[in-house]
Amino acid sequence: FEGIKARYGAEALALFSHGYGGNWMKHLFHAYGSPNIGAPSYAQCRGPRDVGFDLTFGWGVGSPERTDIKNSQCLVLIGSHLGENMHNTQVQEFAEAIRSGANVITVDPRFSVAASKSAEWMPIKPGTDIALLLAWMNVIIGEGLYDREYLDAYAYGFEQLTEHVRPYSPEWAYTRTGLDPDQIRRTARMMAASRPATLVHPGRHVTWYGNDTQRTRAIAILNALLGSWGRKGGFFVPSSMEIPPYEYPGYLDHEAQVLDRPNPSDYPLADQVLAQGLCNATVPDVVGDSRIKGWMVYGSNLPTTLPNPEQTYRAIQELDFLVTVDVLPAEIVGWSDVVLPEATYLERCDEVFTPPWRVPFVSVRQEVVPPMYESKPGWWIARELGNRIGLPEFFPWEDSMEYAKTRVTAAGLDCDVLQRDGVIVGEQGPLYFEEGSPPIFYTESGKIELYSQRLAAQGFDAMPTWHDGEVEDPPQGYYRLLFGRAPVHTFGRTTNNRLLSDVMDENGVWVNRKIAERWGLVNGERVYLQNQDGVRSTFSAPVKVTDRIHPDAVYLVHGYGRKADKLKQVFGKGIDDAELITRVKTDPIMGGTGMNVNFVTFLRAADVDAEAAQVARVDVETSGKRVAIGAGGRQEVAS
Ligand SMILES: Nc1nc2c(c(=O)[nH]1)N[C@H]1C(S)=C(S)[C@@H](COP(=O)(O)OP(=O)(O)OC[C@H]3O[C@@H](n4cnc5c(=O)[nH]c(N)nc54)[C@H](O)[C@@H]3O)O[C@H]1N2
Ligand SMILES: Nc1nc2c(c(=O)[nH]1)N[C@H]1C(S)=C(S)[C@@H](COP(=O)(O)OP(=O)(O)OC[C@H]3O[C@@H](n4cnc5c(=O)[nH]c(N)nc54)[C@H](O)[C@@H]3O)O[C@H]1N2
Ligand SMILES: [Mo]
Repeated sequence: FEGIKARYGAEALALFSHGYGGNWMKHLFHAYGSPNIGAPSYAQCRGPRDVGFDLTFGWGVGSPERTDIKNSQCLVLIGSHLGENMHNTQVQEFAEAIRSGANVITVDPRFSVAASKSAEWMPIKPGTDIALLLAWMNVIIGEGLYDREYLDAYAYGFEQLTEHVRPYSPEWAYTRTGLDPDQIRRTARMMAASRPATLVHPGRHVTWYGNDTQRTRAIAILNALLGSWGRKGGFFVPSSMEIPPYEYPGYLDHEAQVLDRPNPSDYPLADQVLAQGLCNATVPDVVGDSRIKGWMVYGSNLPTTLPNPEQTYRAIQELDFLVTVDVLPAEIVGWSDVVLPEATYLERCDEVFTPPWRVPFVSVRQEVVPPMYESKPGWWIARELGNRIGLPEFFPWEDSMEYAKTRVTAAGLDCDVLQRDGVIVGEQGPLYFEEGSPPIFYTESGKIELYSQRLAAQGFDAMPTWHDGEVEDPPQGYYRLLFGRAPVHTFGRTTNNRLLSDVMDENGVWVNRKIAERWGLVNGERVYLQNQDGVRSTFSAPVKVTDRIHPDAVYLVHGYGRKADKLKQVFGKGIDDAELITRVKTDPIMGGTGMNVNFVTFLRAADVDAEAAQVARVDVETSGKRVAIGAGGRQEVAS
């Protein structure tokens, strides 16, 4: 840390961090003086959604999301595969909504678990959701089904929107989406019938096609037409507990630059650092002169998380120094110079947690059993690093409990209660406009912007617009690679867990029955996937022949095909989606990496393994060796 700061400046050290535990490392970086802190949960996950909603309502949807799922009478899921996506609170509320008789409309090229609970499944052609959203607006405005009073009071640009969506009839949308125009009309009326208790879910992992801010803005606008923002069964107004920050001397006033974009004018509405941008800024021939020389990686397995892993490996080779804080011998760990093994979440105490929610609360995750071996909690790792690089004034606390006590006591709360119960719940404020929550919109116009002045000023479409050809069709013999979650697993974090891998030990390739017939593939037959750039999956997986997927696409659960051989349960099982994602379409508005733009074809494992046994073996050996060098040769374990 000191060497990099002395030689290149603090900004040359970047932090990749995912999850709440990373807050200690972020504090360390602010104290050290580097603003280059990126999280894959932004540009590889929910960034476009937050920007799309912010542009429309002047608010993001937050995390946990302010979605009033349990009170919703009509829930529209656009790809959000709740039930497989086990976003815990949302799934529980989804169950409650179904129990209360809510109509569910699921738009997904795959018959997801959510689709199976739905009144309507709309098997959309992948990549065409903007066309559907515009057609829904066309019907809702054309038939006068919108919330006139709400729009009169709060919205800006209704006339422009009315003109704008006129050409986008359900018949027009049919030619793009493949969806029956009657179904588009029927579902639009269904949504309007339950308004304002209709929730068009904002989605979460939305980095799909590079036009994702515009798609999520279309979702936001549709919600506005239905009057659901700030209304029961739509989006509630959250509140949070005021817990004063810990008093530090103040972060250094450094001159350091954020280095995630070659030109400061790129991605003008990005409001967080782009993780892939930090990776690119490490490779000399991508940015001209590489500026980032060291990485700290906390809780993020970059080779399976950032698109185009070859680029990530190249960046790693350019680094002076890579330190990883992790709990497993994951791929990124094998590539690290130094590994700081963290205690797992039940063995440590994390930072106090006070997100905005229906009821304000403060909670803290506490140690249940002591850490094993040389593993240490994140707060300890950050503090010891801070002390040893001359920043002790930023780490005056004894441990995380003393830290929490200071903050919680300053808020006038009883820390013993927090320690005993794990949570203190505050008083619930008004949740909806009709309960007295003030309708405040932090946009340029102070209103809900159906027409976005900010987008117009930046030269982007002020209203979501369909552009033919914006999303490419699969080439002949290729299928769009889609991916998602399995209920028992959390990313690749748990696929190596012995008990959970008993439940699901590898992924399969979902292939439409007609396509399987065309290829003569039978259920259970093993295939490798090869993408449009000739990149072949390192391992194979069984085909799942099904009517539950659009013929344009195949589907994989993320988190398999692992190459780190110390992950004994999962090593070599199934196919890694990430290694096939060699292309992205970057959202010009905020820099999200659309990753659903890769196409794959099938190679029979029997053919590959028999006829080209030699090639296949070399392939596996080389990638095995890469990992072995990473894991054995460069690794040091901290003591
Ligand atoms: N069990 C489990 N749950 C998790 C996680 C986990 O690792 N494990 N991770 C959490 C995280 S961080 C996130 S961000 C969320 C992600 O979960 P979500 O935000 O719900 O979903 P995505 O991963 O974006 O999308 C996957 C779904 O989108 C569909 N889809 C693909 N392309 C299209 C398209 O063009 N149009 C439409 N309409 N649908 C499409 C796929 O068929 C699939 O059903 O899950 C969270 N929940
Ligand atoms: N190809 C592809 N790429 C994706 C996605 C996808 O579905 N497919 N999903 C995208 C989405 S939605 C997101 S949010 C990101 C997520 O991206 P990541 O956050 O990188 O997710 P994981 O792959 O689960 O990596 C988590 C790493 O943290 C380690 N870990 C687990 N628990 C702890 C802990 O308590 N402490 C520490 N220090 N480490 C821990 C795990 O061992 C693992 O190495 O990826 C994005 N990228
Ligand atoms: Mo995510």
